Amino acid sequence: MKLHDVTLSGNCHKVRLFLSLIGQPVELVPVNLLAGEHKQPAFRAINPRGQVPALEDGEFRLGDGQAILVYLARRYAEASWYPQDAETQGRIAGWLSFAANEAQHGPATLRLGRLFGRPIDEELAQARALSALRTLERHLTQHAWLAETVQPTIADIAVYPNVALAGDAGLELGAYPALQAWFARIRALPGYLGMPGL
Ligand SMILES: N[C@@H](CCC(=O)N[C@@H](CS)C(=O)NCC(=O)O)C(=O)O
Repeated sequence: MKLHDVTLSGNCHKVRLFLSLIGQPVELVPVNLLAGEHKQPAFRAINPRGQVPALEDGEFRLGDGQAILVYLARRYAEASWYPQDAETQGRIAGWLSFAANEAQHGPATLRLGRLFGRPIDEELAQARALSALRTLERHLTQHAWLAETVQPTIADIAVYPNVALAGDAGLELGAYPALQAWFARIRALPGYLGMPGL
């Protein structure tokens, strides 16, 4: 299995972290975003969206961190990572959407601007980031894991990196105790894998 990867990407890290947690070996293939490698036909044949992360598992190819987590969980992981009951799957879908929307357009975008100098609407990204952090804090005050399960699911892994990396974006995460406790629970999982900034 190959993961087309960028070391400092939170979206790639959610896949690296999950593979590590489930003990699944992977070959990391670095993609040079600065050189525009992800927009070349060879890469678009793997992920037509021209973005990392992108997975190759034999002949099967898949882009998008959330989609990859669903695939890996169904194919390789214990059922508790992606339980089959309708309620939990509905909740997980909601949090995967949060990862791709609120977490991406808030903390991840702010980090892109502040750490990598990409042009962003700083005020908008900051407001979205704070709103995402407050939503998570309220939820995690009531629940240990995002999908309201007794064990972690792919919802936690999808949301965690871009939120925990918000310190890189200059956000003060110490003001969110329930969020900090959730970070600690994730970091205590067997097979946990960090990255620069985490
Ligand atoms: N929805 C995608 C977003 C992936 C994404 O934004 N990837 C970034 C790196 S973190 C990327 O490839 N950016 C280059 C581009 O979009 O051109 C996911 O969650 O995987």
